[in-house]
Amino acid sequence: MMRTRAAEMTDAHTAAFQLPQEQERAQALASQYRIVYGRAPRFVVRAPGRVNLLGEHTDYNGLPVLPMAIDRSIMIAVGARADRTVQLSNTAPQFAPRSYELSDTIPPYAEGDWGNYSKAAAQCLARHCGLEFLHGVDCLVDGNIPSGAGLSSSSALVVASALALVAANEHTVPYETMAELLPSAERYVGTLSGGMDQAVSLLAQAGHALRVDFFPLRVRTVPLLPGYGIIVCHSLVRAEKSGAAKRGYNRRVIEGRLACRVLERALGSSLPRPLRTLGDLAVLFPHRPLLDFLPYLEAHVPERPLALSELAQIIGTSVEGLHASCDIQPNVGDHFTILRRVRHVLSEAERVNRAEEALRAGNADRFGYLMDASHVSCRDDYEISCPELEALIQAAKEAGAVGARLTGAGFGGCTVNLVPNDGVRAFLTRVDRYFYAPRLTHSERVTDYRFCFRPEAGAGVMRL
Ligand code: NG1
Repeated sequence: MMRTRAAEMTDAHTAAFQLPQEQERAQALASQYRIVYGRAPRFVVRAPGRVNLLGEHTDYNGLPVLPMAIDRSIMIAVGARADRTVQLSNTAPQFAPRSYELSDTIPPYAEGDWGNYSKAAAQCLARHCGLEFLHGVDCLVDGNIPSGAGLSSSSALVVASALALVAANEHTVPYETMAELLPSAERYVGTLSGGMDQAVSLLAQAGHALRVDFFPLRVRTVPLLPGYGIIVCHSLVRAEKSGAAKRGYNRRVIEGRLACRVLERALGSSLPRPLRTLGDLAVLFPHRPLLDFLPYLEAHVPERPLALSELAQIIGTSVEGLHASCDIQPNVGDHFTILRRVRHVLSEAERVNRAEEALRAGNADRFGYLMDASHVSCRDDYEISCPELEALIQAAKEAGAVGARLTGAGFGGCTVNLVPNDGVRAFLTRVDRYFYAPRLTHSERVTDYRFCFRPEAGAGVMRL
């Protein structure tokens, strides 16, 4: 089904709270809010995490993704204040209370501080709505999405923070507008984020995956395979967006931009205008398969990583020129891999198209094959896997997964597996025995590390 109308943020938008456990959580959060702030909250908002079924690292390259929302979420109970102060408390004691003033230039906390995700949303909305239209808020935050798992806990916190601020101020911002705005908010925390996480957290529909296209944002629901479960397994390697994983992620964003410069050079006058993203190839040449463009790159760049000076020479510009045209961040390294990254991105986009067809046709074997191929491409060409993810994928295949791949940014985090419903129990038993049992301590519960997810509804606001 095409979703053509922007969903308005109204208190009727409560599909997000249909799950009984989420309703109970919301009520408990509202009670706790009264204890923390001495008054009742006006709203509870909820923004889910997501698992990406296919289309990894395509979003910031302007190419499609195929995620689904999960039943893990960030909830915020919120009430308006008369001044411009934002107060944050968290039900998890490791996240200490925070307080800051709304502004269109909010100074960040130290890198990695949880309050920065709220500030990211607040600064973005102050710029969008106008500071004069925003009051401060008192928030109590509760999250149950494992962090550093590639399940989008950080974006869910940004989305929930934005919804809380908008709801408490009684504003109406269409969800699709939010989905367009909030990826840029994540730049506040230093990630050159694509738009997948915010789009699916805001726009997902229960029972469906969501195909998302970018620039401009478009979404359409895609049915999942009856008779098959989606099982997500944590590799036990946390890939926190504040550390090395962030640098690895940002470097790949820059590699996509550099690839555009090489392609402009390689395609010459057959290109009607410069490329904003690799996805522009699909816009400018709608009838050509994306992989047709690889030979142009192959003729200009080798497989190995290249120094900026080498790239500048190939492109016919200066290192300074590349810094300016690709907005190269500090700390992303001084060598860049172009050909292999583009091979992944273009082939992954084709896989998303094929995967959508396979889902619509109910063809599980084809979908599983595409998941496996995506993983190989993520591992070999995008180089975002790690030994623990590899061990987990191997265990999953041996345990009967029809398809298994890393999901999210990579560098650790989770795998996503397609498993026939009647094989789920055997799958879990084998993965527990061969992957988790040797790695978990006695006090750790395996159920905290692997999950059977159903596709759930996107974000919502509940007026109390
Ligand atoms: P996770 O796995 O949640 O860090 C990141 C990006 C997505 C997308 C995927 C890779 C952020 C907030 N999210 O997701 O936009 O690029 O990696 O497909 O940066």
